[in-house]
Amino acid sequence: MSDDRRGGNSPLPFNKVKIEDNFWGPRIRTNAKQTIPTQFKQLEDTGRLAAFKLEWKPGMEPVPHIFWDSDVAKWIEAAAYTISVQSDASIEAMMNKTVDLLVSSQQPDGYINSHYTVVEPENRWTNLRDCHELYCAGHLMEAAVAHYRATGKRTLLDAMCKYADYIDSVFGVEPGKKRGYCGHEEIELALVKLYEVTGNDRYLKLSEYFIEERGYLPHYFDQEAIARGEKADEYWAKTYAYCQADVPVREQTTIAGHAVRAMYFYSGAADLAGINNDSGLFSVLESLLDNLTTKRMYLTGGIGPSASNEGFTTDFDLPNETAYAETCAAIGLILWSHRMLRFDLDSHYADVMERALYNGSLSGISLDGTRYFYENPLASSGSHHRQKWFDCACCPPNITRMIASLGSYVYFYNDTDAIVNLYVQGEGQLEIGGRHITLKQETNYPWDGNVAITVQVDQSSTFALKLRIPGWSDGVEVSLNGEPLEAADVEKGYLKINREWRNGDKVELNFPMLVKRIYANPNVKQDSGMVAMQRGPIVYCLEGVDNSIQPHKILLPDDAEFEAVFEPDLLGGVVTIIADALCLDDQGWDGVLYNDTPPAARQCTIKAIPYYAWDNREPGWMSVWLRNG
Ligand code: FUB
Ligand code: ZN
Repeated sequence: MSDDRRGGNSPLPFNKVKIEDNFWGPRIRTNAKQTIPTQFKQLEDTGRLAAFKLEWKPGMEPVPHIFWDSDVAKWIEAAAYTISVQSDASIEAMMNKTVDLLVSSQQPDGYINSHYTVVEPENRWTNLRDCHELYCAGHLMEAAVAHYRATGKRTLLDAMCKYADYIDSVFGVEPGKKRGYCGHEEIELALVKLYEVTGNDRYLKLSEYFIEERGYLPHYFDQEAIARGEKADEYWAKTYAYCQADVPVREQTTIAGHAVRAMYFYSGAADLAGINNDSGLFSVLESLLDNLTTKRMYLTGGIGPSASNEGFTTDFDLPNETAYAETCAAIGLILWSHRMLRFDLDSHYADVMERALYNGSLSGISLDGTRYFYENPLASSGSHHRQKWFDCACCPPNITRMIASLGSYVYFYNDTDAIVNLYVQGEGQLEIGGRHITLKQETNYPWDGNVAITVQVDQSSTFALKLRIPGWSDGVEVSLNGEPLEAADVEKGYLKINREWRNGDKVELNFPMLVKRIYANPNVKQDSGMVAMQRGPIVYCLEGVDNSIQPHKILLPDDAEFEAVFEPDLLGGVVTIIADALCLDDQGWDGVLYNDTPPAARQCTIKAIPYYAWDNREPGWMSVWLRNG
């Protein structure tokens, strides 16, 4: 394996992180027991697994789709992450069967693709713009790395190295190679993983090539279209900004186009910036992320409002009911912000990551782990519901691999620091300066802001403990071994306690967790005059099942009092928010459509639940934003 050349912070691998809380623990168990097996069945039933047998012949149904391989690959990743933390013979058997099938489909030159190998072999690498070959290859590489790390078996890893070597022989700037790159980014970040696990620079260089080549003129997608006999200016998506290829990455200033593609691309670019210590590239990414989070992101961390391009539109255009906000896009934002945080330990990246994690991505899966949202709107009149699967099934295995790998987001470490990014009860086992250190977290986060961290060391060790102060908190009380800690340093939103730690030293944090009223920038016309509720990292919504008055008739007064109540039997145990509000009365409006006096408002009580948990009970309306009254 390669040395970590990022110089900065390394995520603690999730098999060194124990999650023992009542929030994520049940989700991770459900992921293993329900989600992974039911998704495996979907992969079987829909023909995605059988496609790797390469038995398809013209006229047969179903025809292996161009990106089916990616669904299988993400599922393998989820399975591998799951068994890394908790052995599970049944998942391992499903995973090994899948891996064997996949490897058996490899062509003598290294190529793997269940669509192109049998459906249109003559068209291999002829439409990188639309046809996802390198995207699928990237997901397969990620699966291979996860499988190798989980099992130590090189079967899939060797196959994917062979595939990557072949891809490297086809693409690049050297004479005779194609100067292409994928219309759907993904392979860039995957090659970095392959480089990290093998130490082979070739994969890093190939990733760098794909990242830097994108967007240069003459445009590869134009040339490729002409070679297919099409007109270069007849691109169905109209602009290469759709796939972040209108200009080279270093000239990009605005988050545009397809949201998932953008997130994966900038994740790969952030990896590259970190490894090469490339502050120029990093500052491009910083500005892009800033553009996203200050002008184009939903309160939930959902991104990409428009269904037509599955992506971005214009600044401050954030419609609620028609929000596309694909689950994969919120997951992509987690991937990207996590990489930015690694390079630059600034808690505002962790805030973005946490927002997308607890809200806009987690909403993508039902509490029972068997139904999914592809789109994550912030309002619904009652017709939007989770589905068991989709023809385009990118989101289900994506949220599954995210939940299975949660541990890797919690801690970072480097030669001198142990860093806590997320508060999750359990423990992390770190090596700092050759010393083995366990950090034990006790907390009921995200339901309250009290966190106790106990340091366990064999012998006294000097290191800095860096603890994130979440952006949502208005302050923090800190104590060390029961004594208030008045003069702790804070660097970029991380509290730093540098000392010689003794076994059993305990830091206690208290982030007061109040219900906050949240308002949107006045330029967001869809939220004008509206208010939302957030408590800690959790964004709330109202659902019809708890509230008899429809949301457009509810006004939340400025002085509304909120009561946060933990309800152990509701939605797996959640804090709900009860508030006094005003509800517009339709008494006296029977048969009257317009009147010169406004409707009367009466006192009413409303109940809000965490956004991620909506649509898990009786179907009905939902709204995050309410009228501010
Ligand atoms: O194109 C592959 C995946 O399908 C994308 O990431 C999603 O947005 C969906 O279009
Ligand atoms: Zn998706």
